[in-house]
Amino acid sequence: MSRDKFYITTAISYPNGKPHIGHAYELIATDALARFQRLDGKQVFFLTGTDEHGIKMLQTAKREGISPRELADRNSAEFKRMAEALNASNDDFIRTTEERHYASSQAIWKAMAANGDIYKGGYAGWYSVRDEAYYGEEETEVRPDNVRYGPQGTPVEWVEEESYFFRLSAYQDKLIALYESQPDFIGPAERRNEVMSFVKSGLKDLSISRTTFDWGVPVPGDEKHVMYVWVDALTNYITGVGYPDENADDWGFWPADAHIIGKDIVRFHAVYWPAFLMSAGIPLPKRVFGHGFLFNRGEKMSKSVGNVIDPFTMIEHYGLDQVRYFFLREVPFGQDGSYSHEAIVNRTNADLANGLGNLAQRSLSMIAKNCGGVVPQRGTLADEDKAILDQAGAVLAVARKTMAEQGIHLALAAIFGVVAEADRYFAGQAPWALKKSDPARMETVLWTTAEIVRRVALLCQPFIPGSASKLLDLLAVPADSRDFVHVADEYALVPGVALPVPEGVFPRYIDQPDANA
Ligand code: ME8
Repeated sequence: MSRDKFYITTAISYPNGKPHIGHAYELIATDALARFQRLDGKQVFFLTGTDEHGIKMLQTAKREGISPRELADRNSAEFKRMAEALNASNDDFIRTTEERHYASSQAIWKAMAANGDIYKGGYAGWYSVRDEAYYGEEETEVRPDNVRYGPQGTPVEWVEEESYFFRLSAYQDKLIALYESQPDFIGPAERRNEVMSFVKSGLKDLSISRTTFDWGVPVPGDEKHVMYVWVDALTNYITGVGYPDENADDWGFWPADAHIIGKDIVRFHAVYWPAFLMSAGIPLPKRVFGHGFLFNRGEKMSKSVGNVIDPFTMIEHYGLDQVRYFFLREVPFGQDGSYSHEAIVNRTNADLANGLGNLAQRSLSMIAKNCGGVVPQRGTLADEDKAILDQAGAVLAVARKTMAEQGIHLALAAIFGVVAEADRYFAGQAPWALKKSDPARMETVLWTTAEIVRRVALLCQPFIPGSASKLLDLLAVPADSRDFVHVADEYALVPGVALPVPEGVFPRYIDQPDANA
């Protein structure tokens, strides 16, 4: 039987600098969503990559005295390295300078042109290189420094040149009908409201080519023009699954189930992209989700501002799964979040080291010492045992529902709610006291606790894959018994199965005393 397909993407990042923690955040979150569906039995395609054209790339390369291609090669490699360092499970990594992507971008352009939606004209208006975006004058303002800024707070410049236009104005009603008939098309709700009011305020045709530089995909039939970077950038999502070859193996993944992007680029994904696709006669993605921005103790970071936190350093310092867990649990997905050393240490020590780690370590070391290093006897389950086991089983349904709506933090809150409950259970049952008085009951309590750890570890795999896998190894759970179907009682730990020597999975972070103090 063929499995349901699930296609999820991140934005593709501009490799005009090294990856920063905002990029890492988006990749970690999308990875958790992708892994979740894979473990839940879907056939998943997860795409990420780099967006290598545009004036921003060209200007940075010029400043550094290298070609835009060299700049793209150098930094795209860093983004790939980051994906590996984050243990991202992406199925492909697309670069928009690849041959396949030129073919795809030119094909969608031709399809839009064939539909009568592209015409030649002259553009005169405001452009932000930092956002690679055109803005209406009413969206800009001149600040006291005498510089004109766009709605995202980046400087805009006046552009006047011959340009091809996309008939975006013809799609206003169709877009509004889309948002109304598919209320889930844009999430979260604030983003949907912003897009609705932008579209309702009136759409102008969009300038989609440039002639003053040649770093881009050539416009088919008029090579003096290169495509506006966002036309080719958005097209990556279909290139990645084989467009324009509708017989490609992966084309069955289209339409995408979710584009995960930051809130600053929702307009491109929820307005321009569906309009391009409608024009080209290609089905629309099911959902566009705009996550929030990360701030370092509340301060905005970006490559251009220079306040960049290196994800590699962060992983090295706190540990990969600690970083993954922190961002996914601490920041309500869809809202802005801030991070600091204290917040990372407090959250990961409390939930991972003292929570799940401690529960696993205490129960497994008691089993090693008192039960001959094998899974203890299950015995007859008391009501308390059944209650906590049921809770651990029921959390899968909660996680399914919340993850389907990108409520990553809610899924984790539910899973770690079970850990807290299991902690109380373990303390209340006090198996160490049962050792002499009722060894059979001690075994049942230890079995129940280990089984809870098994269920929780299975559910933790999308979020903290490395550590969850170590926990499952400590419980001797075979590699082919780790999908979500195995959360069920029929796959529970089998008494008598030999367990490896237990070891800690989540080291406690201890602040090093200041060497200069
Ligand atoms: O926008 N916190 O590329 P990009 C959270 N190439 N997310 C952040 C962030 C932060 N501080 N800073 C950036 C682009 N992001 C385009 C996308 S898609 C067809 C083309 C997010 O490198 C940002 O919102 O500026 C975006 O989703 C992604 O990182 C890449 O940003």
